[in-house]
Amino acid sequence: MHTQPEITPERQAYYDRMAPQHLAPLWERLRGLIKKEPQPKTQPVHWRYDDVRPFLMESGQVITAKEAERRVLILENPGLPGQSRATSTMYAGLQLILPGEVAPAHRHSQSALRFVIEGKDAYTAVDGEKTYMRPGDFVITPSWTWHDHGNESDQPMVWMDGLDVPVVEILDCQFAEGYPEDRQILSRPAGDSLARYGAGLMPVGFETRSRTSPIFNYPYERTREALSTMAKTQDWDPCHGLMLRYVNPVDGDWAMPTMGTFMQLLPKGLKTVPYRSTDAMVVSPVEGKGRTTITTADGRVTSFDWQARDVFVIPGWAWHTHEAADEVVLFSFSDRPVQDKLGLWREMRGNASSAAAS
Ligand code: 1HN
Repeated sequence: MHTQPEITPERQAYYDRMAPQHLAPLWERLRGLIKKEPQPKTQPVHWRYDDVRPFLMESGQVITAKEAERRVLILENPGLPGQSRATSTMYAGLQLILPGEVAPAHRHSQSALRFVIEGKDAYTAVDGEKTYMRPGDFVITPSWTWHDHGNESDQPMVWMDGLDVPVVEILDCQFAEGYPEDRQILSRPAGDSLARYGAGLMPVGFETRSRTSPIFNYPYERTREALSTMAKTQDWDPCHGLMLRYVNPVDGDWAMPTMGTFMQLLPKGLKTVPYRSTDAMVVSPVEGKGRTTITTADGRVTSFDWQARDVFVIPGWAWHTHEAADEVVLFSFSDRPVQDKLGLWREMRGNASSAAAS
C-alpha cells in the first residue's frame, strides 16, 4: 500500500470546502478503511464465575425479573466500552431467574441463544411451547418468536444469553414488541419439538420458511453422549480435539442463521496446535479446567486459567491454544454463519513455528 498523502494547506482548504456538500476525499481515508489484516477492537477477556456470581445474585435483591423485563448482567468487552458487546458482532450476558419469577413475554427481530450455567428446571417458552432447562442445554429463541421465562424450581437459574444484537443493529433491522400478558398462550406440550425434529426423523410434508432450527432445546445429555461415544475412537483433531457444531436438521445448516454454536471435547492433557479463524469466539467451559493462551494482533500474549461456568472471549484472527488439565468440554458461539454466507470466513491452522513467526 502507498504511504499516506500529505495534507497541504491547499488540500485542507479544498477538503473544508467540500465538507458542507457531504463529500470527503477517499485518499485520506483509504488506509483506515482497507486493512491488510483484521484489527479487531475485541480484546481477550475472562469472566470467572466465582467472581461474577455474587454480583449476579445481588441483582436479585436490586430488581425483580419482571421490573427489569430481563435481569441480566452484560458481559461487556473492555475493547468495546459502553457498547453492550462481548465481541464486535455478538452480545453476551448472564441472566438470573429466581424461584417463582417470570420474565414477561416479548419478541424481537434479534435471535437469542441460551446456554444454561446453573440451576435446573426453570423454563423458557418459545412460540407456544415450554422447555425445561438443565446445565449444558443449548436453547434457541428464533428471530421474532414470542418468549417468556419462568422458574418453577426451588433454586436460582442462571444462563448465558447470546444475541446477534450488533449484527441486527448494523443492518438497521430492529423490531420489537411486548405481549399483552406476562405469559404467552401455550399450544404444544413440553418436548414436542424435540420429538418431532430431534430424533433423526421429521413429519412427512414438513415445510418451513424459518432459517432457524425447529429444535429449540438441544439437551446436554445427548450432546455429551455424542462426544463420549466419539471419544472412544480417539480421533483427535490437533487444533480442536473433538469439535461438533449444532445443526438445523431441516437442511444441515447452522442451527441459527446468525450465530454458530459448538461443543468441543478435549482429552485430559491435550495441548492443541495453534489455530485462528476470523470469527471471535465466546467460550463457556462446561466441564473441567484448563488454560487458553491467546496472541492478539498487537503481539500481546494473554493466558486464561478457566474452569466450568466461566466465560471467555477469543478475538477473531488471534492465534490461540488450549491446554486441558482435565477432560474438558467447551461450549462456544460466534458469528461464523454470517461470515460463511458472505464468503468472508477464513481459518489458519498453525504449528508452533508458524504461530511464533506470525
Ligand atoms: C432479551 O430479550 C433477552 O429474552 C435476554 O431473555 C437478553 C439482551 C438484549 C436484548 C434483548 C431475553 C437480551 C434481550
